[in-house]
Amino acid sequence: MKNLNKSIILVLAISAVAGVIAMFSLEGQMFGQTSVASAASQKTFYIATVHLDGITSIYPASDHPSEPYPNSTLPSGGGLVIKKIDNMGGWKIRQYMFAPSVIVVNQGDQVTLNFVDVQGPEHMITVDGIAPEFDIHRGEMKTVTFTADTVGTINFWCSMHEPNMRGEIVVLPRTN
Ligand SMILES: [Cu+2]
Repeated sequence: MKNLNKSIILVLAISAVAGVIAMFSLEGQMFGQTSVASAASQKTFYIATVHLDGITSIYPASDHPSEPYPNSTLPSGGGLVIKKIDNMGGWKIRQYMFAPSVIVVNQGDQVTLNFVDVQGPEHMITVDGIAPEFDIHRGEMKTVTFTADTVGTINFWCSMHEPNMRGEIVVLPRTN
């Protein structure tokens, strides 16, 4: 009999918790969607410095065809680099970039950008009109905070890896 009572109490307790959860999710559906999405809020992003490497060889391998060393000129500035053929016939192309490179916020948002140097020993980063050029070394994180006052785009870039290590913050109008 005691065990039966315990079981009944347990079932009642579970039902009560389930009911509370259901109430909260219903409230979220009724009030959460539009008001939360349009209100100014704190938005935090982590932006990594990364590079893509295309690695190949002038010689064929069992699982890959040979690829001749390219006969073209890439833009200067350090953001796109072709490494010379090594003594095994291998060569590679590297592209530096930010990940992510496009950030979307709403006007009025308090924005925190945490730049983290994951790849590349050093970068020199500017956030246009917000943060003058600062350097960052691998393993470091540097933080830029601002309020997104004006609708439009804010560019950021690395002067060591032009012309392609660039990104933009898109500030959309408030919808309320
Ligand atoms: Cu860079």
